[in-house]
Amino acid sequence: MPKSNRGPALIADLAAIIDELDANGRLVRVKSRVDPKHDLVGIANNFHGQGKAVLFEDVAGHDTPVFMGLYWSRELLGDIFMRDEFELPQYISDCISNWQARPVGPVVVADGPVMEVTERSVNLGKLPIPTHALGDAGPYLDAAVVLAKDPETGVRNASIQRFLVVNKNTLAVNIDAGRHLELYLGKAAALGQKLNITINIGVGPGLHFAAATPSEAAPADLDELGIASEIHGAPLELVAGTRSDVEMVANAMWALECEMTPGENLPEGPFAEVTGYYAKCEARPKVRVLKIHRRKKPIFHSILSGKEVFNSVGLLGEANVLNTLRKQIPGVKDVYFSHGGCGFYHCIVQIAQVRAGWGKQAIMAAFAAFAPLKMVTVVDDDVDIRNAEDIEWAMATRLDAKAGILQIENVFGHGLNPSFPDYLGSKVGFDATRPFPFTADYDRARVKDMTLEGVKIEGAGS
Ligand SMILES: Cc1cc2nc3c(=O)[nH]c(=O)nc-3n(C[C@H](O)[C@H](O)[C@H](O)COP(=O)(O)O)c2cc1C
Ligand SMILES: [Mn+2]
Repeated sequence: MPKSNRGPALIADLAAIIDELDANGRLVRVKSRVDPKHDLVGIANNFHGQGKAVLFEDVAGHDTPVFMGLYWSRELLGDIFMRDEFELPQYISDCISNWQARPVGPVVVADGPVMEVTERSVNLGKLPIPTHALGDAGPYLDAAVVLAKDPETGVRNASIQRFLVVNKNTLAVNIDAGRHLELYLGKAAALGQKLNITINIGVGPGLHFAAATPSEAAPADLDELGIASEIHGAPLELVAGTRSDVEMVANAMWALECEMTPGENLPEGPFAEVTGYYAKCEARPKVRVLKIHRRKKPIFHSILSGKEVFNSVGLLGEANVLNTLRKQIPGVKDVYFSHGGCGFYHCIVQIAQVRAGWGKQAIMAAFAAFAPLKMVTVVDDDVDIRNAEDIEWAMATRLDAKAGILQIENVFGHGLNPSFPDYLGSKVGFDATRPFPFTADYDRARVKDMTLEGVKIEGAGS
């Protein structure tokens, strides 16, 4: 993709991104009429992980298109950010550090595209919300950014949660333990108040990443919307709420103004989660939609469970672990959350050892920097951390199975991981680095680097 002069307007605006992808041959347009129940995701799944996103132009029963695939390829994401895909965690990590040092908050502007139309009545059935997996409870919002305000301090929060559509004006939301939205709901309950939120559908990756920044990097007393400002290079624009003091994202495709009454729950789930398993149906918070605003010509944005989430939660997790390890562990070169580890359960750390024992320190620091991690594997800098075979080679030849495995029992992890029932389970770290100081026994055999330029060959290729 040619490196055009892309500024905040592009990264902050999903419509501009879709146009850019199209102009650069990275958009597949599905022209046939497609049923949003199961069929749409089934078709999208054919393109899962490839370097093109998909626009469904004719969604049965709707006159608005559905867009998927923005996050399922790091190559595509790298293009959007005009960076090599391997530089993305470092880039995001730098943005978060800059924001921590010099936060640029969002601004509230008088008007924005999301206010072009205000629906006269609330009817979620008018949105082309797909039903994803065969066992899902119904249509889900799975890529919308939730804004809320701390009922005590007024600090704004941004996060992404999945919402089941229950009826035309009701949703049920899954809020994992420890999320700031859970904290706010608890505070509202203690004050005997309702909690207002806005659900912003169809936003750019700057805001998506800001909302997905883990609490280890964006604690509850900070407004993480500043991370979007940092990524955009300009303050994120909000518009004032009409039903509460919670703002909406000015250039979202849709914004839903909603309220939650603490203690009011509805059955939510099953939903095919990032883990590759269904999240179980349980009573979870009910959300009443009070008002729907939208662009005149909105495009609905959804993401596919799997690589799309690995590359959003995972990328942000990687950025934070990299940031922490760089400060704490001498010699850390790179970090990767493997896709086999669901993008956030297995962290591979690459280290240029400077002293014995830092491999195990890296394991402990990585666990502390990102609570959902279940496994950490540390390898030397001659191992390709994005290549599962290479990592296995390091484990098979360098791991000391007696001294190099660290086990921690009964520790908080990710509730969606079935090996962490009720968020509790065991974690494991593998120090697959060479013994330090190095000896020739562990020197990797190498052949000379040669290109085929000027070499006469026959019979190569297919
Ligand atoms: C696509 C996507 C879907 C997510 N779904 C949920 C969800 O359903 N429930 C949840 O609690 N967190 C979910 N998350 C993770 C949170 O959005 C993320 O951890 C965020 O940092 C939480 O914000 P907080 O630290 O302000 O609580 C999701 C993240 C992404 C990127
Ligand atoms: Mn937060």
